[in-house]
Amino acid sequence: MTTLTETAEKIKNMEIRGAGRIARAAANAMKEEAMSIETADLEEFNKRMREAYTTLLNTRPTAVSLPNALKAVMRYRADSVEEARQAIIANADAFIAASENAVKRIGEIGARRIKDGDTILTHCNSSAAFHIFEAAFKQGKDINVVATETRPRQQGYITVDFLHKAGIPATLILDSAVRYYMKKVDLVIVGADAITVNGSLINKVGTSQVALAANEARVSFICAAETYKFSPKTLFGEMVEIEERDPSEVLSPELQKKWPNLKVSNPAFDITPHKYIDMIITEIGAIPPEMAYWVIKDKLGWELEEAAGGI
Ligand code: RUB
Repeated sequence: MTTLTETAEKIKNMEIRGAGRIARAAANAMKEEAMSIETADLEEFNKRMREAYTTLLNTRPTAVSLPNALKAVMRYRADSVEEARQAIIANADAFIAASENAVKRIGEIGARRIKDGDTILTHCNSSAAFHIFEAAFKQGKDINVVATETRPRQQGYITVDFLHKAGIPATLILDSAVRYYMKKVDLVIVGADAITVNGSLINKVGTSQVALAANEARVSFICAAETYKFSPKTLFGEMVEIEERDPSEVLSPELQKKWPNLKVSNPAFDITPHKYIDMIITEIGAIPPEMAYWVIKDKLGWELEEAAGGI
């Protein structure tokens, strides 16, 4: 059994990465924590769960799937430790199952947008986007997926590895080759770390440049996002925090020493305005970005933002 601190560390150092995987790993860590707490005192149990919640929440700031998953797990009311424990286990299992079903459904819906012979460009590594490629390929469509390398952490290698294992033809390109390559592309499909109330997309840095190049070339830009990637706090005017990662991911410590006055900036995500997004494919259907408000308010519910249950 992995301890909660180990899971938190793995999320921080990106051994566990990608918004969906982060959410499922956090839900599972909360479940294991609930199973391992030895006390008969409900207050003590709730306090320990709140601490676990905070530890996981503070790992990475951008993917809204993380707070949404944690809040879904912590939505319980209980009169005893056993009741609380069982509720947390049930909530975590339900979240993980719903999350796995969501990507499958996104695959089915998204595959309808892909035609035989299409070349699809993707950025970073998104399991939601990959489910679409896989579903289309399994339907017998002849597709080619163009994957960007995705500096500095090369998540594009993970994408081409997925594609290779699934037998899907793939082409790896440099991030800087996106505009040059766009003329050969029929469709762009990327994942999401967060969708704001106005339908803008927060995803791996470089996504907004891909969207601009797609817009210029009149190529459709599609985002694949489970509904728990929509950000309730943006309904209340809050901004999504863009994670700034360590400069050593961009420039080696030796070179940083060589140029001591150089500032290295390493934002991990960027914001793609909704006007560049043709459609968001969720498990409840393909929607225009303008419908983000409805997803947050009616599907996720206002209460997601409120302290619920044991929090
Ligand atoms: C990952 C990333 C992915 C989204 C969606 O960034 O930007 O596109 O998280 O992924 P990082 P998924 O590698 O920094 O975590 O569809 O798998 O949830």
